[in-house]
Amino acid sequence: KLKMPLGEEKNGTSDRTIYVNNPHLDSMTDDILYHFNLGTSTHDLPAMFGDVKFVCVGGSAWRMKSFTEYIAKELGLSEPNAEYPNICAGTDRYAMYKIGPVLCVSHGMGIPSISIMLHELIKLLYHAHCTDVTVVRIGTSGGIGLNPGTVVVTKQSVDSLFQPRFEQIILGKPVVRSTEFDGELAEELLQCGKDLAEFDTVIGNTMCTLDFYEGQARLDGAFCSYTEDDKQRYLAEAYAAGVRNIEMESSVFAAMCKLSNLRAAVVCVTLLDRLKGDQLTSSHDVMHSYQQRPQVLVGHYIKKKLNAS
Ligand code: R2B
Ligand code: URA
Repeated sequence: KLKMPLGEEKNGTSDRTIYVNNPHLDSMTDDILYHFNLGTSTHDLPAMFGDVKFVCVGGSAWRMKSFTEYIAKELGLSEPNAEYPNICAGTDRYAMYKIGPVLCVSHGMGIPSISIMLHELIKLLYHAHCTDVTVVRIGTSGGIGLNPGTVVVTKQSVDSLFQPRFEQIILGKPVVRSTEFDGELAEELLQCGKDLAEFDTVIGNTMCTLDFYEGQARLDGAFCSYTEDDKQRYLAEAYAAGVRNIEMESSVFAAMCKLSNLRAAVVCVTLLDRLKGDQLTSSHDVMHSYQQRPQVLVGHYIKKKLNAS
């Protein structure tokens, strides 16, 4: 019953089914997606999600709701006074909204949080028999040498040694997975930024860290054992390795989407230039408008794709 991945994708574009790679799922009569408060015996997942073609994920539940409202308007699917119920209302771990073929899910902060969400999201899409799904993370980040408000489309997600890999400990042993993204999708998203011409959009590597403070060479955490010079040296090395922004989820997101044959991309706005500081000092309004940029870019992309199909 289950479709196993055959290593590399077959023939590029033709095979766009979603892979799970777990023989144990076969023998389960029911699958409970605990952190979504959904399950295969309590919910008709194919009826609820079978038409999903785009999944947008982002850290905050509030932002994903506002993205849903924005997409509804953009796609001409909004009705006066329409409310978009949180599909995961039975839990406060993650929030999920759906409008037409677009599913929006929050993932919290950091690799462990997004990884739990992705296990359940991938199974959800698999149980719902979805095909040809594109997943985009829209988020925030710290920029390196870019004007705040610049949108970065990720070319490669790299670790804190600037390597394109994600290491996970399984049964006490390190397992390394590739963090390669779909190059064509990244180029298309970059083009959307250029089409819009409302803000700067660049393509570059994204460094994914395990921490916001020491993990990102900040000088303003509760602890810091290095100097400003040390910080600048490290960020300069990152820049030389092609890193243009830093965030906390892209590596496991890339790895898990690749394993499940999902076309994936990361589009993050930079909230500050880390070469110039560590604290987020911009006003609420400025931050809010920056955070809408990835939404506008991805909204444009989805519209373009739906109009073309
Ligand atoms: C970007 O912003 C969050 C930290 O403020 C984190 O989730 C990330 O990747
Ligand atoms: N998110 C991060 O992970 N780092 C930043 O500097 C800003 C947002």
